[in-house]
Amino acid sequence: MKITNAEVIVTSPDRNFVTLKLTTDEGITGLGDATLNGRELSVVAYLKDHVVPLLIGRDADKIEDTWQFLYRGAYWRRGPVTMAAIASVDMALWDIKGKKADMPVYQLLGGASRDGLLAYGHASGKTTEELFESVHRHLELGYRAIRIQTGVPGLKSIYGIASVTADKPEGVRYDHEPAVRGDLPNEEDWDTRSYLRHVPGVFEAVRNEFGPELPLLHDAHHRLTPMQAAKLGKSLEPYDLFWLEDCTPAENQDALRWVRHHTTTPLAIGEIFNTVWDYKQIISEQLIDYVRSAVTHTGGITHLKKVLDYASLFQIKSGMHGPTDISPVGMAAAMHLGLAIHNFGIQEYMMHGGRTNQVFQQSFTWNNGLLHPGDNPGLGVELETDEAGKYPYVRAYLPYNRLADGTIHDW
Ligand code: GCO
Ligand code: MG
Repeated sequence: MKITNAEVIVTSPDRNFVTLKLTTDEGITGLGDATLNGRELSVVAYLKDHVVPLLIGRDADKIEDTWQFLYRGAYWRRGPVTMAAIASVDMALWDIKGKKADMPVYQLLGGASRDGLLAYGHASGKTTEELFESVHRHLELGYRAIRIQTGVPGLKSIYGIASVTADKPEGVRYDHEPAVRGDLPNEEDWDTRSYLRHVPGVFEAVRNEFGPELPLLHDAHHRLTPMQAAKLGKSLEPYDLFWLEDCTPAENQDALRWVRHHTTTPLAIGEIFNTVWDYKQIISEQLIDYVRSAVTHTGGITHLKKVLDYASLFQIKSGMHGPTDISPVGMAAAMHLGLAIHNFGIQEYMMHGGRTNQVFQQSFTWNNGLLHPGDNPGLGVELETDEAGKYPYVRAYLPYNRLADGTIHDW
């Protein structure tokens, strides 16, 4: 079975998505997600200019061989653009293989290891009252695990949250979305000391209101030094977090040793990682508890499965990245992989907006706080080309941070 056509589709229903669509000489099509938030068009160019010409005429059955060919054959390895491009080819080939075998992809990966995937959503609020309302709303939507982000006294915006125009379920906020599409990046402000003083009280209040059972998560979004992260982890111990995410800028792996030695709060890292090499030290030294990578940014199902299999040797579980900047295709790939592996931990799941769900027809289900990819052959997602065509690309950036004295800080 040969690949006869490869098309890169950019659509912006609620936000920008980049999708690769492969077609074979047997008439089977496969989809892959190549969305890299805020830098989408660089992946489009990488795919169109350098990958698509290599795919035409290739054997669509050879997933591992194609992965190695694109990774090693480029000579220049790793990085988010390269790995998102490879990921999209990989997902599309798994989709095709599933359709050819008439099986959902999770069956090809070994079959289901569980009934469904525990998923968490994002509650947030500028005040405790607003935050409680948001938690209640998420509980009503069926979530059984919730991430807690909050406003910090003295800062203008709720940390990590920007208002958007997306057509979304009432009460659900999309964080880290471009506030103004088509404009320049928003500037936000940050003060670590104020944040560190404020957050433990927020978790105390949430625990008092919602009890000890509800799994609670928190994302520090790369903003702390190792000592600040250690202090935060320690101060949150009484509130029994499911995880503390990206407590330090993740590229400095040694930093995690300091954090680890000072706190038993579980740590999750990796949404900006792209290969197993980014994880080598923190997995082998058991410095984290959860692998945060998205299938979309880590070379696809083929490569992320290797990362997670390696992690399983160290009792480290999956916590795949699933914000709305992962398209429904990337989310489906995460669900199939998560259902099949033994060391599944939790899946991030922020509901996509109504327009996005029109463009991408999906087979997944959401019941009692559990996701399931459905049993359609392949990944279970089809792209409605006419709908996609209604929403041309809109330039959009993630925000950035400055401290009170004007210094740029990690966002
Ligand atoms: C998370 C994240 C994201 C990122 C976003 C950047 O879901 O944990 O930190 O929301 O900020 O994916 O594009
Ligand atoms: Mg995060």
